[in-house]
Amino acid sequence: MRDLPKIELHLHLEGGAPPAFIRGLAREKNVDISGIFREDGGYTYRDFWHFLQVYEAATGVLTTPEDYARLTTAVLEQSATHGVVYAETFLSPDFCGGGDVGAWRDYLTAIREAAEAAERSHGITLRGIVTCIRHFGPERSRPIAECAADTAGDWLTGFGMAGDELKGKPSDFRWAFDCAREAGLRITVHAGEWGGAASVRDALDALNPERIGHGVQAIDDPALVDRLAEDGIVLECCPGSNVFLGVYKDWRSHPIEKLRARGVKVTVSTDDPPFFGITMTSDYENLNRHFGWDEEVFAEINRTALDAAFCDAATKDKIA
Ligand code: ES4
Ligand code: ZN
Repeated sequence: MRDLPKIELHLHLEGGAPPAFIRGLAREKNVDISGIFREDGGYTYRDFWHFLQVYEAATGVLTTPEDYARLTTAVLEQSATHGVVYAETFLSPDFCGGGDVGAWRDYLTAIREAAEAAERSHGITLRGIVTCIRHFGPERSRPIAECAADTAGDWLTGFGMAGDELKGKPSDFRWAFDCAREAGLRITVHAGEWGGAASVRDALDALNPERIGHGVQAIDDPALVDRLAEDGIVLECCPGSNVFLGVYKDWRSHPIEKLRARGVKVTVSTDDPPFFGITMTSDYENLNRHFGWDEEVFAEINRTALDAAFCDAATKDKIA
């Protein structure tokens, strides 16, 4: 499973930070964030909402473009180890320069250069998707979209929204999504991880994304499942993340196989792997164990993912 070539569409860059890396950076900078670590060194939190706080605390020690370059190197080394040949990562100008376009450009340059070095040494290709953060509110999303629009191109290819999907409503973020779309960015929105099937419907109606981050709770609304299948909406499923955070009580209860059987385009990603103690390899092993997915199914999943990737056709040809 480790060696199967994998395409990963849903990975938060800071969410890929190995805890030892964050701990080391905190030590270098003399900041005390010991409360976010367990004794054995892993991250600790009570639930998804506390996870978002711990995530923000960990991210707080990443304060310079150089820190993000080191982070990118660490994350891509890990991904390459698990057979990932192409990844798209969520980037947050909220954390990278606080929404200032000039500062954001410096962060993005550092991340991109580190990614290009990783491509040369590990053969893994990365593209970026800017995300605004829902619980920071619609006002914050505007400068974030402007950062994204300013740097849109062959590397920064998408715009999306992460964060607490129980806060606010997608239609409040229309300005940001219109701004990004006009700059040529492709659109993906987190929904249907915590907000139920209705949150997927709301995201589709308000923001017209071509992909949905998670989206799995759509399974509770048969008409919505039909709509996803008919419109070819791609779900960035993160089953290991969902099981770890308790969205589903165990692997058997996860709807990824039911969605696939109903003709929905599903893909597999890890979301924030070291925060959940998972890897692409462990997710593939679990999908094999619990749903009997074999090499043929994984090949189909990865074709779907490459098809839905936001990079250009020449890049896809190189990866396929
Ligand atoms: C998230 Cl803001 C953020 N960061 C990392 N993972 C997430 N999942 C949902 N929102
Ligand atoms: Zn996510």
